[in-house]
Amino acid sequence: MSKHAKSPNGIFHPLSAPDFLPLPQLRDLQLQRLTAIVQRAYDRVALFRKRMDDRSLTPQDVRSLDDIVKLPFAEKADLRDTYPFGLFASPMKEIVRLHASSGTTGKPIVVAYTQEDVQVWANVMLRAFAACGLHAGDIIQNAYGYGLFTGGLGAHYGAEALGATVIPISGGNTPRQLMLMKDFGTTAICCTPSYFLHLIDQAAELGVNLKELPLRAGIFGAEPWTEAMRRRIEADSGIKAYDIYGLSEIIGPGVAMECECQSGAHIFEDYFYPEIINLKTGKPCPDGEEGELVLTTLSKKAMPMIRYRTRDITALTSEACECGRTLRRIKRIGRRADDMFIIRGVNVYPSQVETALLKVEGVLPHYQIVLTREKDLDVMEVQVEVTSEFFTDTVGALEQLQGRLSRSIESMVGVRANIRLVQPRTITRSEGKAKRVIDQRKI
Ligand code: DLL
Repeated sequence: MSKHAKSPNGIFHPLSAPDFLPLPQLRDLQLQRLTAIVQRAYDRVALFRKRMDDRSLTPQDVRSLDDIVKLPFAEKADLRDTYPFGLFASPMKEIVRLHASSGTTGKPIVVAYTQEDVQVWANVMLRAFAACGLHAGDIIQNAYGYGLFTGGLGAHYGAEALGATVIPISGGNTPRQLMLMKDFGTTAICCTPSYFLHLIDQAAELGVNLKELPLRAGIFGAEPWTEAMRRRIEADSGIKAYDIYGLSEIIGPGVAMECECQSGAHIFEDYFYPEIINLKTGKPCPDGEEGELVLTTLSKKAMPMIRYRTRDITALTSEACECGRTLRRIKRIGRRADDMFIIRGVNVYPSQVETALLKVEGVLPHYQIVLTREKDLDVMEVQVEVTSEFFTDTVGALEQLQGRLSRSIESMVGVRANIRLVQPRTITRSEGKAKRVIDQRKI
């Protein structure tokens, strides 16, 4: 184990040991688990078996990790088409938990866990917390939503398994969040990055100085955020902001987590096998190249997912990390294949707009993109909050700022945007995932 394996406070959690497995051992474990899960899915999930049969494949055709590319992909539509329980590989009496995430077409997508799956989930979440230096004695305020969303209960079980003290406050009621944070001496908070920005604002309004509190870490995920956003959060609150990634279909939060080096999220590869594929061809991308993340659950009993296309765009790196973990890392997921919008023929991702905005001084990290169509022409309006000092400034200064923002966006994405500067706290805040794009075009 590397000398870096311990967090600076000298604590190493024994259950984090799989993070540091020598690679040959990790690959052996993955292969052993992969062959078992393919067999399970083939035996128990009709859709998977049919797709294998159609390709004249049997589970015995998977003899090495590289053989995974022979297997068919799964995607979100499969969950929708088999709603609610069609992909379950365990009988109902073995399923101890259901979660659901809102689909775009009314019906949610449903995911299931056996007792063992819940334990695996708690284990990866424990390792996620340990990776960013948390341990027993920490007080973790869990402001991810409890309920059908996986964020709340996922983080909760992991924090308890770690031996930390959990405050299961769920999302919302910001003044109360701040009161408990102060009174209970919260040392770490779990929520979406956009909600934490809202907490920062409210703290300022209520005269709470976050920098004077014991709070030292934020475990932020469930939505895309940028490095520029991380810098803002860290500067404004004095905490370290860590990126956590996950999705309901695979387990929930805890698929990947940044360590204290903050240079990409380590995938808990002993449970989730990652691939990056070219979006168009579906062929594997080499290390370091961007593409769509595809994940296979290596141990999931209730609902195994084989080669699930996440639509999340990232790159995988197997470069060694300072922390000593042997787990490969993914680059920050700035975008989803289906987040992209096309404006006057140009592909744009909200994260590009975010990066362009936050380069400019005087801008607050709250924005929304509104798309409309005027006389058959697409119009992109970017509404962004600016500091109140700017509003007391001259009209000329505001116009100059608009110009700077417009140029910054144009050079980043290649299209002009109308900029609407708005007062602080004008843009609707979200307790969970932020809604960045409002598309009012009638197509
Ligand atoms: O958002 C699980 C989660 C909860 C992750 C709490 C992290 C923290 P879903 O609601 O199924 O599950 O949404 C999954 O959210 O495919 C990504 O597009 C996006 N996402 C999640 N984490 C990140 C992240 C939860 N760190 C979808 N960066 C995923 C960027 C993220 N996008």
